[in-house]
Amino acid sequence: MAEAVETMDGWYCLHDFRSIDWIQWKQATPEERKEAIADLTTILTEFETVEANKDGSHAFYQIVGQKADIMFMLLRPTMNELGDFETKLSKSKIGDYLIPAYSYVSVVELSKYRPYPEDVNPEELPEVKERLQPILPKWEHVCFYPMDKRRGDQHNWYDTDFKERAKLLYEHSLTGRKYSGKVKQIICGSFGFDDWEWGVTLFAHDVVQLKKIVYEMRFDDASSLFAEFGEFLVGNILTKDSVQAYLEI
Ligand code: 76R
Repeated sequence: MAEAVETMDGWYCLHDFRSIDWIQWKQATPEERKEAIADLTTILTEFETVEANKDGSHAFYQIVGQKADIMFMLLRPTMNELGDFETKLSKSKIGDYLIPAYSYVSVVELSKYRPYPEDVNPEELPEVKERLQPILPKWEHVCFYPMDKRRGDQHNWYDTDFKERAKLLYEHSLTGRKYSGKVKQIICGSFGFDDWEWGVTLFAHDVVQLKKIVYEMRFDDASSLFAEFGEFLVGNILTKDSVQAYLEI
């Protein structure tokens, strides 16, 4: 039996993808649309307050392609707060025009493949805390996809020796580091929470860097031998100030 790795788990994470019901939206009165936009603006302002108090973080993007129109990504200390957000959105006026498209529930995760000295509790280290409770970058582009590690007859991650997995992930991290400053990754574990094992969120200033990192990583043994991927969603940032122009008819 291969040894499991211990994980450090941080803020809970909801990726909430919605399609806009454009027909209903266009049929609404200017007053109804104004109220709905005001509700959305209030929600985004509340996000900012939570983030300023370091009680969570958020990202808000327009999704390109027909899988969804917008994505809310929310990080919160408890799963309950994620549920509360969904309910609040459904009850809000903007909620009347938002059709659920896809969602993903997970928790920010770091694995302990690298040993820490025995007298150190890594979860207390500021640099680890910062990564478990990250303030999400407000970069121009986002990419989200869920993934599994393979459990095949030939290549089975969960039957691979701990040291070998640590080596494969170290090599993987070297590819990742080449994108320092260009791509920021948030890895969330979703064992027991959702249909895949991890949710990967990547942020980039230049959208083509998302393609480049995902392509280059396909050649890392950690991915080429062991990774299975779900659907990819990609998008462009929406700010509180751009919401009006985005929704205006
Ligand atoms: O946590 C660390 O920074 C240490 C090194 C590291 C680990 C342990 C690391 C670095 N990753 C780790 C674990 Mn990663 N990562 C992905 C994807 O598309 C693909 O092929 C895979 C999706 C990307 C793009 C990415 C980026 N990583 C993991 C794990 C958990 C495995 C487990 O625990 O069993 C997954 C699923 C995963 C997937 N990774 C990095 C990056 C980048 C950019 C880095 C470098 C970070 C830096 O040094 O700044």
